Amino acid sequence: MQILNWQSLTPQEQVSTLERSPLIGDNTLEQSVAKIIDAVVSERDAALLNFNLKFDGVALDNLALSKQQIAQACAKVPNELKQAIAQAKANIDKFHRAQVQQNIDVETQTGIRCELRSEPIERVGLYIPGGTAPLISTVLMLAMPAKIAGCAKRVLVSPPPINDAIIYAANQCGIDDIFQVGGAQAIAALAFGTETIPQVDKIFGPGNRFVTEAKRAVSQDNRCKVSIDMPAGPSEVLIIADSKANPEFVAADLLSQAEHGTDSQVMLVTDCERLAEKVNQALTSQLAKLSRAEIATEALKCSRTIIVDDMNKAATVSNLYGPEHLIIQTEQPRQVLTNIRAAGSVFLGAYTPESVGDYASGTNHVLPTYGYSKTVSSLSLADFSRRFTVQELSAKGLQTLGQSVLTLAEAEQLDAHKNAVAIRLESIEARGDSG
Ligand code: HSO
Ligand code: ZN
Repeated sequence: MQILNWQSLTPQEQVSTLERSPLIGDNTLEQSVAKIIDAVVSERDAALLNFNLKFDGVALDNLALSKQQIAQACAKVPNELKQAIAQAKANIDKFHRAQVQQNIDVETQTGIRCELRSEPIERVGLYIPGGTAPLISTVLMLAMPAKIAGCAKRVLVSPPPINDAIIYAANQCGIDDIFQVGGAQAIAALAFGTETIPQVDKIFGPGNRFVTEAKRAVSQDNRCKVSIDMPAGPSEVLIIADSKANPEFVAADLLSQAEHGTDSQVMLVTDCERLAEKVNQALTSQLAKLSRAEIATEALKCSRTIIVDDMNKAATVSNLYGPEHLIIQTEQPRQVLTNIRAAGSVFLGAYTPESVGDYASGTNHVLPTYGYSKTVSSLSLADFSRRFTVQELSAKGLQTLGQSVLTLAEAEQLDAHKNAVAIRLESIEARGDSG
């Protein structure tokens, strides 16, 4: 990886060092996705079956997996994998169950009661990408919070043929509705509904640029009212390491993220030049043994090592970047953590590789990328529910608050607002009762 010295860069160079590669979104992508969405809106299941043939080369009679197909797939999953899924699921369950929020019920003034309540989103669609890596863990990361939050309808879509372990994981999380369709067409189907696929209220999950564009498009389409989880970009990690860090560990973590895709970005920020050099050596030797070496090598081309003066500066650089994953491999990782302001998920110490959070520690691996960690939170239970407020005033409460509302309504020149209060205050006074 290219090694740069932060202090010797001009302010402009510092900015460009932390830049992500531009997202490949263009008119052609938008147009082809719009065409796919329109085809699904008008031809529904027939369009989905055609796209399956065209894009995935799979001819199907039925988009839905039958109970029998699900049982057959589950039976093929090796026991060792089933046990690993069970451990990951138990931890994800525990961490997300702990996120259940208590409703809030507050008397802001005597006779003025305000509540904050939460309700599950009724119908959710979970997208699991196909491609070179079957993301079994993503099923757990989406389906467990959806279940715990109490979403009544939980629908999973994934391109055919769906990997057996994905079907097993979905089944373990209580998902019965599994549909064999992927890409932009799957997102359109969830947004608008078809004869087979139910329409949902919110769509979750990662995907390629067609899926990402389709999610963006349907979330802004007036013909349906669907929300999406978060804006998506290529996966990334930033590692803060000091002279005490193990260069082999650091290199392994950088590569674990680099193998996701050629557009993944990995960054190392350290105050130790010697470590940076050792990490580069370790990268070369570890890369040679990786099955996805080609992908990782490509990703490393747009990745960098930044040398800083000390750990405070390391935190500053990390905050400017706002990484999806932040690994802190230093002598005092919690001390560095106190200076961290923006990161999707943080991994502390030598024994916490990103892989544990990707799969099984319990935290969610659906995280804000592309610098969005400055404003967007990692996926949590709250994303599967909506909050709403309730208020109730007694006559006494309205008398306490009335004059302020009258004054504000008058200042806004909204007579009808004013009248809605005045008419009641008069009635209370006439009754001589302010109970
Ligand atoms: N690092 C990925 C999640 C993942 N890794 C799934 C392996 N499987 C994005 O956070
Ligand atoms: Zn990963």
